[in-house]
Amino acid sequence: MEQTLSIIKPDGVGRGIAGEVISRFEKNGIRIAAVKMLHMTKAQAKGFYDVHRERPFFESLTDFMCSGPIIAMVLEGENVIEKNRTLMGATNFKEAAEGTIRKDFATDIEKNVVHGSDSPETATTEIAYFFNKFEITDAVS
Ligand code: IDP
Ligand code: MG
Repeated sequence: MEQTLSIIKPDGVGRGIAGEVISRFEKNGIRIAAVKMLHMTKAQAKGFYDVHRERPFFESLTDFMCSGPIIAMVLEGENVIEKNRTLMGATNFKEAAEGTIRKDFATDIEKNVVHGSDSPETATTEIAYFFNKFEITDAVS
């Protein structure tokens, strides 16, 4: 069963739409295998988005990501990396498909409510950035 890292960003938590976002995952057959709320430091945010360190929006993005609490989750399901990206919608909410989280809730290309890993490799490293193996539950059969 595939796993991916999801983050409800500070805008989503601050606006009280975390429940709505989690509900969309559950309604689409995705299992929440782990969850934690935390308030990242600037250094943590920079480490998480290190792949974007040369991008013009890096400073602003990392300031935003440590501006308030986030909810980090391990999502589990068949094809969940792609499924989560589909539910999230395009990075730029103006280009996001109808009915996606970003289309419905994002207010800005940066403040776009959710993060989701984009490949099996990033899912592995991003999950490990927030969770140790004892914090990730197994499905009850
Ligand atoms: P993704 O979150 O859809 O995978 P990435 O390209 O990995 O998009 O960018 C990471 C995050 O950086 C985005 O979710 C968004 O918050 C922010 N971001 C991406 N492109 C821009 C931009 O052009 N201006 C400002 N922020 C951006
Ligand atoms: Mg990305």
